[in-house]
Amino acid sequence: MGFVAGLIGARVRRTEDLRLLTGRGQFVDDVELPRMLEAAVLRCPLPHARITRIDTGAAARQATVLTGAEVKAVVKAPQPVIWRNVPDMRLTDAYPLAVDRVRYPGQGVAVVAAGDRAAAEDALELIEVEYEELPAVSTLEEALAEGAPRLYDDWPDNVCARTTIATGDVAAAFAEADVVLAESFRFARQMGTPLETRGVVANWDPFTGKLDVWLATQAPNLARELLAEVLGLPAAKIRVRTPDVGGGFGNKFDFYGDEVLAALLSHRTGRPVKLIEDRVESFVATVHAREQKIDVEYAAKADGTITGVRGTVHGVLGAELGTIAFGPCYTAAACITGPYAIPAVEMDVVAVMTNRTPYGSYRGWGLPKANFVQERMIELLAARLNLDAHTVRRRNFVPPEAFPYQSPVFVYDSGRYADCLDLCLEAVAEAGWAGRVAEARARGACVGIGYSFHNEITAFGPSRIVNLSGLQHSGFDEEVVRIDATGHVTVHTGQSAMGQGLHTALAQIAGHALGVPFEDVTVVSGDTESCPYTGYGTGASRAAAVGGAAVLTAATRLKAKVLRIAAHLLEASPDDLVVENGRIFVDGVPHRSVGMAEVGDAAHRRLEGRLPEDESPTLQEREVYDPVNVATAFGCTAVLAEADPETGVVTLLGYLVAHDCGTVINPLIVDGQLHGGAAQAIGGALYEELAYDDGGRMLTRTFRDYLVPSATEVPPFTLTHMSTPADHIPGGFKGMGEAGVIGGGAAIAHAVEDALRDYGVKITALPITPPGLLAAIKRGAR
Ligand code: MCN
Repeated sequence: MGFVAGLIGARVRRTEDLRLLTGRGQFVDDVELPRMLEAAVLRCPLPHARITRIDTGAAARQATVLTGAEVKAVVKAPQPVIWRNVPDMRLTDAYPLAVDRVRYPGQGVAVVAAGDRAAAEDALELIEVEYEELPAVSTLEEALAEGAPRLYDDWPDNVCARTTIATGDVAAAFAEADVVLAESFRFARQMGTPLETRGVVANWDPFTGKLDVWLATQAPNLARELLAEVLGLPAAKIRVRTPDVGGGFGNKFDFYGDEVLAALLSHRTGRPVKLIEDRVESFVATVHAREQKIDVEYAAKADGTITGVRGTVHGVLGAELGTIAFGPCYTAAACITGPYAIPAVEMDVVAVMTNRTPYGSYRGWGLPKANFVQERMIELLAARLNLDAHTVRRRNFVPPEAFPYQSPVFVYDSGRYADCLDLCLEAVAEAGWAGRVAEARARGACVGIGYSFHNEITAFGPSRIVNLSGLQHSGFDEEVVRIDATGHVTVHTGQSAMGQGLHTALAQIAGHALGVPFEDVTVVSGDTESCPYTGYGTGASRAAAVGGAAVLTAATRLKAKVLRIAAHLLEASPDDLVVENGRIFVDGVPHRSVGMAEVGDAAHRRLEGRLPEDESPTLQEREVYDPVNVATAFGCTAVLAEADPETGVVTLLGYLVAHDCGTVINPLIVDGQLHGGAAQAIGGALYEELAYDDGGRMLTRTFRDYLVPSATEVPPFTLTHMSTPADHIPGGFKGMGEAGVIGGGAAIAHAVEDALRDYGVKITALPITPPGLLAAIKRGAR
């Protein structure tokens, strides 16, 4: 291939793919160690119960068994994130297994390790547990009802946190409004469903006291530190390696008790222990997400200018706080204004515990919900004021000259929102969707077009702000770029690859900065012992921007040293040198050149007389980059959909995104990221729901119950791009890994409403299932 000039921005094929697509990936479950045992967890199906008796005697005769009480006796509970702006937040002790009380269906009560998984599952059947069932609260309404059963006896109710995000004069905005519009929105419980479920292998060496962990995680450093805290070990005694991760989607960012259980079982047995979640378990044991109720009121002028928003985000959390749970609820409120300059905001956040699986991260955090609310409200407001919705959008967009713009919480760095809307509308016109709608309607079909506009908080940082919010992460990233004695470049990154093309992107940046071919760069990630430290882990769409900026800076510095050594070898001035395709030439004198291998050799092996006297040996640069601000990417989504008023079935016919993530590193990957995110948005908008029965037991067990969209439900995508670089980030990169998932719900809802415009349908909840849509049609007819 051999690109050099312009590696940043090149449509390079992902280096990861050949290996992964030919089945050569090495996932946690592929880790095989001598004498390894396999573990399985006994789970309670009841939503709420006291454990009155647990007898592990029979099981212990053929396997190693640990109960919740035994685990509690030897570990500390991992501490959830304490949000500093919610000082009176109530915390829960989330031990790896239930100790004396089960608080959600599927919670583990015991774990066993045996020769293999089948033997472990057989041993589970020998454990006798007796429960006293307790009344449960499975829904928000049940949890908030007067006199509701409480999850935690020493709490006065089931609310774990309340806070308010406020800015501007809200009372005045509402008092002076020409129109006030109120609406309530519901989001079902959903989750990220990576193909690879969670998994861990732990090997606690009894002689060295060292704990080796292989873990499918997006945050190996954080996992190592939390394991150290929980197990009471120095972090230096723990090594976390992440082999290939078969999708993370946020839920592998969170810390889980399974890591602790595998470590304890390994300690107990003196043998390596593997614990892999199966799919049925995954639906109860991996964090859930999305479930929220958001009530808002909008104050507006008759011309469509929105002057105020107020309301409440109810986060419907699960039974324990987890390491992250409050974040997505807070973010939904913090980002409620999205791309719009709304001067007065007052959003309450109320986080409520229920007898359901703990809540955690899923691609987009609070942004898909905030976007659904703001874009639905734009459409409803436009209808009320008899204005075109795009006119209302344009009237309220943060204008280009207002950046940097202080929104209620985040400072947006840059944006050209109206241009992006234009780009989307031009693409829709070019695609001929209006003609398709007219043609479909002429034959009696209900086809419509929907839009949404979103912005995305990416490149999350700086550390000061991340720490102030109370997260136990910081916002910096450390990257190391090396050239070895043979001239090959290696980037050591603390970021995690989970399918998003990280290795390809960082190799492009390093190759671009150094002037070497793409093939001459290797990226190494996923080992706390040999890779640098990243303050956050990989989430919040920050690896390309923050990690990429660090690689760019380190590689640029390294190139200067390469040029100094090459200048010495060529007896020229560094200023007269150019680098092309991994060779350094005296400009205009093509026969006077040296290759990277000769420079590498001069810096590592045959230094004498070849390495300038004032240069240190080796070729390595390390950069720690802490961004001064987040970077705001943005996009406009348009959807062409058909809705069948007889069956309530929605079919997507077209899906178009106009997008801006600043400097694009790899357009091929950016498109792929948008495709994948959009597929998840489609699942969230139309199909996916974690279901419980009236007694609070989990009904979802397989992909037959939890419908993720397959290739037949995903329409053809059309993507178009513009670029507004982040000028505070070296390289100008903005993140976009969550972009595709944010705007889809609102655009699909609007397309369905438009398709069913004769039926007066109003959509305020996701997913839009056939029964739900038929009910909305019935309501519209009244
Ligand atoms: N990219 C680019 N130019 C930019 C920005 C990004 O070319 N200006 C490309 C790069 O190849 C980069 C990728 O897009 O590797 C994603 O970049 P970024 O937005 O920085 O996202 P992260 O690398 O931080 O990845 C995390 C993000 C999140 S938060 C989730 S969740 C997510 C996602 O990305 N999970 C994924 N994308 C995923 N993709 C796959 N296949 N699997 C997951 O689990």
